[in-house]
Amino acid sequence: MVQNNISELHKERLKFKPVLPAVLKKGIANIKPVLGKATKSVADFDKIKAIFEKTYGMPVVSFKSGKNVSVTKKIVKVGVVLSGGQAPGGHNVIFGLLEGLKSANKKNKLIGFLGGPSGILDNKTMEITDKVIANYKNTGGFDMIQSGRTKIETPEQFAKAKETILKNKINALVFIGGDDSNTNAALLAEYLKKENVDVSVVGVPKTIDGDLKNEHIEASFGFDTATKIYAELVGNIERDVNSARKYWHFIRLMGRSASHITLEVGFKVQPNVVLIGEEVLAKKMTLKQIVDSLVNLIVKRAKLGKNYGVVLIPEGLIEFIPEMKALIAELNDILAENEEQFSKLNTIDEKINFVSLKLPKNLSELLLSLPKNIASQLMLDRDPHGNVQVSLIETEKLLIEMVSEKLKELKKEGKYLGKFSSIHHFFGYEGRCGVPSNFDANYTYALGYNAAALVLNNLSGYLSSVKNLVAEPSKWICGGIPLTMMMNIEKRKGKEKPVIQKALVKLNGVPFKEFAKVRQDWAINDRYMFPGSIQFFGPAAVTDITTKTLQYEQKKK
Ligand code: FBP
Repeated sequence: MVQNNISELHKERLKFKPVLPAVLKKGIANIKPVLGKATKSVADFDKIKAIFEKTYGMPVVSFKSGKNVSVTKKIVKVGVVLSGGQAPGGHNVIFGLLEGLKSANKKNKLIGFLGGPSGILDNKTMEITDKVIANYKNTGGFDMIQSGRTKIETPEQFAKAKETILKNKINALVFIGGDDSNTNAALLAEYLKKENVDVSVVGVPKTIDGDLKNEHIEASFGFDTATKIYAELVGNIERDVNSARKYWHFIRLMGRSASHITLEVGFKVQPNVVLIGEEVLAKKMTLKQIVDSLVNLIVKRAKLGKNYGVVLIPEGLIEFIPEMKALIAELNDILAENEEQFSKLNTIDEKINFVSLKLPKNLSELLLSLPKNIASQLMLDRDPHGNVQVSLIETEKLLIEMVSEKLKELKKEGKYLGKFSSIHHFFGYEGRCGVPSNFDANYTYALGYNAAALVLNNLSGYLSSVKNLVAEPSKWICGGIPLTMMMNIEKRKGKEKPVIQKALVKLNGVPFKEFAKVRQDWAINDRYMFPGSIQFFGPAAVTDITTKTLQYEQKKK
């Protein structure tokens, strides 16, 4: 059945056939997991080992040719859940997973938990059949089964999850998620092993933020498409800037912590300024120093008659500014410790007053010096994983406000003769549910199919790994890595917790170094690029292009 509310592009995308890596194409009965060496967590070994008694230290796995008929003999029922923020390609993971399961045994079943991990706790399910998948192949969004951010953490929640699994006679569970969601997956895998419940739990690396990666996970899915969408939007703004030459555009881009999205979009559009949070932290830059550096450039460009420009700001910048980082950390603790009292306060002033009395003097002064809207945004509810919701903090407006103030002062002193007209933007939600690029459509299908191979081989506590991504899809290498390998201990909601460590932009990595070589030129000489929209059909040079980040990172090897 074809729905009547689908676009012409959607109809064409339904026909796209993702390319399977050659190793998976052999069929799940013709590949075997080859075990590598034992692994260690990225940090805090003893603490992580103590928490993950059963799943710590497992080996990296890669799939190689070899008869494995046992996987075709048993009939399995697998559950799948989409968790956390949307990322283009989620539906194709499920598509690949279903096809992988069916290729081993036609009677295998796939059920989706609805609305994210809460679907597991509330036992809300739907069966995912070929008929269901038919309308979602190669489409964006997570609307087939929806997503959510519920964290499974209390003993009662784990018991509930076990109950649902047993009630539905589920043999394996696939978590499609980012760092926090895959932390959930790792904890559940460990819990089920401790409870002697023979159910594999496997993760799939999802997040547009691009911060779930290491040598085995070269990219998280969705990063390719989302950065292409943002680059189209920013490129269009740059054309406008280049045509009218009268505005400074301050554009904040999504990416909760890491600045990978901003750096990648920077490569694609070559704006005048690309702020990188990780650099701000390394150089211990204050908010004032960031503002001063922007002001210096604005004054310099004004002298050249250029009263316009484009500035890219990573969403997570605010948390990288050391003074703001300290303030946010203190606020996290204060809000966690005084949840009830704080929830009873009604006005912004009451809230600011309440926390400022509990903050150390320097941080209290900092909070009071911020515009009220920003101070109140810093105190908004944390997400269920204890993260500050940076998507709601309007850093671009804060910077514009502070830059304008400084320029007014300079104007009075006769040191600035230009005109500063600014426009602010935030591009985040625009990119998360876009139609997946060919790369993401292929990658997600392979990740899902590979997840089927992992669960059918009874591997639990693993993350689906498909690598060698700069090569054509048929040459991609498939396997799995233990989730505990990516873990460390971090403070969340005032308590130490095991979590997957975020992969931040490395200042000694090739992508950042390449950017550092060209940024002065971009600042002054207007090297704007206009990449246009994602191309799904046409020459491979435009349809199959991978991200600069991936190209540069793979070049170093
Ligand atoms: P994930 O880490 O779950 O993939 O989500 C990433 C993200 O898109 C961030 O870039 C953004 O800060 C956040 O989600 C927004 O969250 P929400 O969808 O809850 O507003």
